Formats: sequence, C-alpha cells, structure tokens
Amino acid sequence: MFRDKAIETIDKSSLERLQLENLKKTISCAQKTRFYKNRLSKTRIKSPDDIRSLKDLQDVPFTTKDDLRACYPDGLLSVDKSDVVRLHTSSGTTGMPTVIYHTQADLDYWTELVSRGLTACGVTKSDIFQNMMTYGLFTGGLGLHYGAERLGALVIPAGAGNTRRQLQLMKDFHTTTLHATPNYMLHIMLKLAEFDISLKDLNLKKVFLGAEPYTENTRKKIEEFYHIDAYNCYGLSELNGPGVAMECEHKRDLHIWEDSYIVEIINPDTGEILKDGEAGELVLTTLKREATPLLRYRSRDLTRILTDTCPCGRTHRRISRITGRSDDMLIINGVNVFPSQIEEILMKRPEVGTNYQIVVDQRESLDRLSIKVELYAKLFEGDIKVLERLRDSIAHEMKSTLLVGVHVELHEPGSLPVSEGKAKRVVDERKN
Ligand code: DLL
Repeated sequence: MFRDKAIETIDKSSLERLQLENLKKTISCAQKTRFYKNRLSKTRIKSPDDIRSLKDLQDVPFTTKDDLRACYPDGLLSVDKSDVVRLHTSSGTTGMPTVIYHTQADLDYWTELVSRGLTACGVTKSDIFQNMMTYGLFTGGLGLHYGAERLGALVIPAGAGNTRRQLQLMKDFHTTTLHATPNYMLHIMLKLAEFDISLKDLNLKKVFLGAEPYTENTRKKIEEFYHIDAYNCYGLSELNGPGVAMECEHKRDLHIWEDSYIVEIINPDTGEILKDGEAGELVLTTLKREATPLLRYRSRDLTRILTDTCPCGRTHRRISRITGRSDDMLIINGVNVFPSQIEEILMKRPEVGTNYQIVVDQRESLDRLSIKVELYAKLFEGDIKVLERLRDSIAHEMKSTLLVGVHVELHEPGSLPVSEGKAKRVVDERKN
C-alpha cells in the first residue's frame, strides 16, 4: 500500500532533480540563521546559485550536535518566531539541550512522512493505534500520534509506562497496532501473567519499534511471543524525530525518505564519504524544513546504504538496521566492544528473558566487563548445575565473539532495573 505512490516510486533522475531544487531552497533558508550565515560565508557556497549539482553539498562542512548545542536557544532559527508553531528539545542530560523549531508546513511534512511509513506496513483507518511512547518534548509520542491520526486510525495517546493501564486499554479497545521501545515490549511480556491478561484477550497485529538500537534477534523474540509483526522505525529529534526511515511490509530494512533528506555515509574517524554498501556514520541534510534547516548533520548512528531493490517497488534507498553509535563503543582493555554484539548473543538464547545490563568497572587497574542477564523463572526451579552450565556457555560465547573475558551473572525475572522509555543498558563505572 502506498500513501503517495508517485513520490515513493519516483525514478532516480527525477528524484535527484527534486533534491537539487529543494537543496537550493534549504541553503537559502539556512542563510537566514546566525549559525549558517557565518559558516557558509567561509565556504565556496555563498548563495543557493553556487549549488549546481548535488555534489556541491560536499563543500559544506558537517554540522554536529555540539554546533546545535552552541546555537541554543535560537542560533539555528531561520524564520520569524511568529511563524513557528512548535519546538522540541532534547533532554540535555549530557549537556546543553538541542532545539528544533517547526513551522506548520514542517509539521505537515513530518506527519506525511510518518503516515507513509505506517501505510507501507499496512496500517489503515480501521486500525486502533496505541502509542506507548512518551509525549512531550521527546518526539516519539507526538510524531507517530499525528502520523497515525492523519491516515484516519483511531489513536490512543497512552504515553509511556503504567503497564497495567496499557494492557487494560489494549483489551478494552481491541488495540491492533502498538508503538513502543523494544525494551518496553520485552518488559510487558513479564507483566501479562501478573495482571492476569492472556494474549487471547488481545487483538494485537503489529508493533512499531524504535527510539533505541536493538537486534534482529530481539525483533524475532517480540514477534514470536506476541504473534505479531514488528517493524523498525528510525529517527532522531534533530531530523524531526521518528519517521526519518521506516520499514515496509517486507521488513527488508529501512526506507529512508530521500525527497526529504540527502543521505551520506561517512567514515566517522576521517569524514571521508563512503560508497553504497560500506558501513559508516549516517549524515543527513534536510530538504523540506523551513524553521530549522540542517546541512550535513552527523547522526553518530552506524549503518550502511543497501543497494538491492525492495519488492515493494519504493525507489528511495534503504539503510540497514542501526548497529550502534560511533560514540557508544566500549573499549575494554583496549578491545572495541559494541553493546549490539552482546545483545545479539543474548537474545538468540531461548533461556534468556527480557532484560539485561552491561556493567564496566575496574579491578586492579584492569577493565572488567560484567553482563547481568535475567532468565525465565522456571530455570531457577531446577538443578543449579544447569544454571552454572548456562552461565559458562554464555561467557564462553561472549569471549570467543568479543575477544575479551566476560563475567556473567544470572538473575531472576524482574530483578534488574527497567525503563519505560529508552533502556539504559550500559553502566560504565570506570573513572576516566
Ligand atoms: O528517539 C526519535 C524516535 C522516537 C525514533 C520513536 C523512533 C521512534 P532521539 O531521542 O533524538 O529521537 O534519539 C535518536 O535514538 O540517533 C539513534 O541512536 C536511536 N534510535 C532511534 N530509533 C532507532 C532505531 C528518537 N529504530 C537516537 N534503531 C538515534 C536504532 C534508534 N536506533
């Protein structure tokens, strides 16, 4: 199903023409912001007319999260404040927040992109869409809310948390489609029995999972438990929020909407532009945003462009599942370890439950990597030797994959900290 077949299946040369036209408009918008006026004045691109081909964008320097922070609160605003209808900011927990302003046209386009993604997975006006993401400054709640409403679905703005109420809403209103973090979907699995709700009482068909990295094994675990289809939805608040790229019904990774973004993949260490298929950091330029245009924004997310075509017929390129962030790599006694490698190993094991935590500390000046894993309750009823064998086998597989020794601790279900929003999987207790 298509929301806008003409644009979703546009041929390459028409798409590039459209991108060029909109890139010029974006440069013109950007020059109205204090930040880009100053930055572009130091480059060859002094006016939209200096952009003759899409390649000319490469003469513009990257924009980073630190640039956005330094612009707080309005250094990146390109329209009169009276034309702004909403703003979103990041939490600012790791420094100054970043702020993105939207005109009504910006919000309309964002909503349209989300509706496209939902439609590509078969969501229709007959669906009951329960949105279990946080509403507010975080973009996950409002982003999908308006996208689902636009295509006529009945939206339940449940927000995050309060699992008992979530389950009651699902049951009473026959919810068909959910939107949640993967970590929260895993958490609810444990709660069904506690609240005396069986899957047979529910009418779930689909879930959209996003806002945090997760592996294919985690998707499978969620699909198999709930007997539903789980679709990946990616985005970041600086580029609107959810809906930058979404899967279609074929679940062959994420269609990125190229009428709205120019996509580049770079080597995160050198900034060199990589070829399609090569893994690196995703860099995005907005093409349709008026209030806060961004040129070559470094997402820090690691992915690659997929070159094969998708059977759905959409022509926009696809990116692979995000494997992590260029800044979330752990260095354990000199060895690089990505949290996604650990999740991959854990989630394919049927004994492993729904939650885990990675803890790094130091013993006698050496780094120590510990993995705390929840198992299903029935495993604690049997022979302790079975548990010991399982612990050793996980530790062995971790060591041979990660090339560092791992201390594995097995925990009962519900004993590790849970989060209703994004999971905090890594606790790094080392002093830097
Ligand atoms: O998390 C927007 C969002 C909300 C996306 C709901 C999808 C669903 P931020 O809080 O700015 O925005 O965090 C963005 O989260 O750079 C990725 O590192 C990570 N992320 C988001 N979606 C995915 C995903 C929202 N599907 C950061 N897979 C991004 C992997 C994801 N990582």
